[in-house]
Amino acid sequence: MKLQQVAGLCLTAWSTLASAATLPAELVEQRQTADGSCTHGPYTRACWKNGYSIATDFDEKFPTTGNTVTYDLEVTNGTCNPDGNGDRVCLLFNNQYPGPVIRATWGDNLVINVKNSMQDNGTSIHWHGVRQYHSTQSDGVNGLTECPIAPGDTKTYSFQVTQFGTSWYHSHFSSQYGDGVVGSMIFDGPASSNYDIDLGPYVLTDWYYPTAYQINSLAIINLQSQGPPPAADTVLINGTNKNANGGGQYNKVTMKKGKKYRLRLVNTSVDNYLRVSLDGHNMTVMTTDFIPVNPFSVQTLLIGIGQRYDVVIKADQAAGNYWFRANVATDCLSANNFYGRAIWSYEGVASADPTSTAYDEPSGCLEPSGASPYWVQKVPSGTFDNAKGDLDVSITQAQLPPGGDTLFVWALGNSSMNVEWDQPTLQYVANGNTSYETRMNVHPTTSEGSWNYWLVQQDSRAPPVPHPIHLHGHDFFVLGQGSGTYTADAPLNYATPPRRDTATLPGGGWLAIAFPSNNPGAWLMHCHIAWHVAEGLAVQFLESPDQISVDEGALQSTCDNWKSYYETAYWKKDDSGI
Ligand SMILES: *[C@@H]1O[C@H](CO)[C@@H](O)[C@H](O)[C@H]1NC(C)=O
Ligand SMILES: *[C@@H]1O[C@H](CO)[C@@H](O)[C@H](O)[C@H]1NC(C)=O
Ligand SMILES: *[C@@H]1O[C@H](CO)[C@@H](O)[C@H](O)[C@H]1NC(C)=O
Ligand SMILES: *[C@@H]1O[C@H](CO)[C@@H](O)[C@H](O)[C@H]1NC(C)=O
Ligand SMILES: *[C@@H]1O[C@H](CO)[C@@H](O)[C@H](O)[C@H]1NC(C)=O
Ligand SMILES: *[C@@H]1O[C@H](CO)[C@@H](O)[C@H](O)[C@H]1NC(C)=O
Ligand SMILES: *[C@@H]1O[C@H](CO)[C@@H](O)[C@H](O)[C@H]1NC(C)=O
Ligand SMILES: [Cu+2]
Repeated sequence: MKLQQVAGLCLTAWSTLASAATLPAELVEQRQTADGSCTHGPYTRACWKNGYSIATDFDEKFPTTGNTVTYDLEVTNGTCNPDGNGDRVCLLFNNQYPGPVIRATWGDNLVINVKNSMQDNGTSIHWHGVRQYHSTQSDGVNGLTECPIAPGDTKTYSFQVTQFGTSWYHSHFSSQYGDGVVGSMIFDGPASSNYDIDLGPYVLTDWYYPTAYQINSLAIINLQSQGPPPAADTVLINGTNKNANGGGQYNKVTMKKGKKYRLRLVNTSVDNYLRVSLDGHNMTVMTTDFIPVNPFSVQTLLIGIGQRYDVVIKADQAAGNYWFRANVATDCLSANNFYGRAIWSYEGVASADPTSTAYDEPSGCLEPSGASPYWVQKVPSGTFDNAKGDLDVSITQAQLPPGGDTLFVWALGNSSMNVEWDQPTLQYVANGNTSYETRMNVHPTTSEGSWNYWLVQQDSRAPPVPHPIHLHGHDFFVLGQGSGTYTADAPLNYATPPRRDTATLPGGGWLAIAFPSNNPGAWLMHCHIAWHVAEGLAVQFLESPDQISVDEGALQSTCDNWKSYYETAYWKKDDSGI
């Protein structure tokens, strides 16, 4: 069984601490008094309306518009040929790649009807980065929040848009999203930088000519001999590129001199970190994931899987054609056979292959250091500081530090996640059954209003590959990242920690994060490398199960249809299921 082969190879130790400290009231106060009554516009992007603005921390407060925006998505089994290399089997939303852009406004309700029209796979659709405030059942993780949607069945996902910015949605059924089951989302709201024109999402991804199911099997075979997964064949920019033989099409963008453009970079890769740049032009970063930051200027930007950056590009160079580049980041041990390119041209210039010069690519595999959070929020330091000297990340049993808080340490290789699709965690919650199986990797959180601290340590026996760690249902604060084994004297940032929903665990190193319990649900935390999560690199937090309300009728109906399909299904589950 694949998961057993993984144990011992992908060993990662996770420690967690729990604390009862809450957000200081004066900090909440400070953010709320900054809310303006000004009106949103090209020169006042920080404003919104009715007392909401860029200063509003959407975990504390969000508008309710009363509007409902509805989308119908059908997952189909078709073909695609995004770079002219030839048709391959693709699993698609509404027969297009990437899927349709879902757009709603801060405070709206989104209702999305997903129909599974594939003949041979289940599916479940996750809305990446969406908080799912009191709507865990719409989080779309089969085995946790639902059974997979059977062929022919439809499930309705419904949630309020409590955040604003850019994200994406994708299948969470094994490695299915690598075959095309992805799309982007825009939630309109305020922004920390002004711009004239919104260019919309720019979906960047690694791309393979064989299907994701084939690559996933190869990745698992290679892992047994400690070898890397197969290299990607190319990089697609907004769903297109030319191939190595010159066929296919570049994505093209036209700029008008003097205008400022907002570009929403979304990394939907399955395995590769990408470094992007527009020759000759700086990018002003204003949002990381859904979180506004104080604008800062970069020439190149490294984007991990699942991460997003909203940037503003000013058309301030000589009129001409410029390459937009998306290269795999070799410092992140990412590899591919070809690179991503698009052509950005000034209005009035005939489009032609540019002769522009690339920026030098910096080394390293960490998020940009210039990001300082727009909402400064302190994380209480006491619990972690008091216990960190005693944290032993090299062992696998639960430990109880002095002081009564809980501290768990275990090696993931001992308890890789392996979901049972037809026994989702929410079914346990509905039944009041607390006999979770080890393979579910269930971890309770602290009570509402208190904090959770996690130290994720990569075991020295595992290959030193960076892992983009993604949490559902919450953003987390990044207290620190480092190489090698965590030691108690490593500096942690409690005063101005960056806040995101996806952050890099450096290869062979550690990542320390904190998040407050403020949203009851069953929340997955996992590595966003599709092959790694398929190999079980995941845990789930079960937050305040007594406060989760489950719509048992809806849960049951999806599960009944799934069970009757699966009895006679040709393909069976052969990985972690997520
Ligand atoms: C897609 O179609 C191909 C051939 O038509 C079939 O072999 C494959 O199982 C299908 N995949 C899914 C997920 O339905
Ligand atoms: C999903 O369909 C693909 C073929 O398109 C197949 O290779 C894979 O095994 C299927 N997985 C499951 C669990 O149905
Ligand atoms: C990328 O494609 C989407 C449609 O799929 C479009 O809305 C968006 O504007 C495109 N982005 C750019 C920068 O061209
Ligand atoms: C996307 O993320 C992957 C893995 O985290 C990374 O290798 C790749 O460079 C990222 N792509 C971009 C455009 O940054
Ligand atoms: C462009 O960004 C670099 C840092 O990446 C900075 O040194 C330079 O001043 C910026 N240029 C402009 C015009 O903002
Ligand atoms: C966990 O891993 C350790 C070291 O690899 C091993 O000694 C122990 O038996 C494992 N425990 C379980 C429950 O598999
Ligand atoms: C709890 O769930 C486990 C695993 O599905 C099952 O074996 C057990 O019978 C359940 N217990 C109750 C009381 O429902
Ligand atoms: Cu990983």
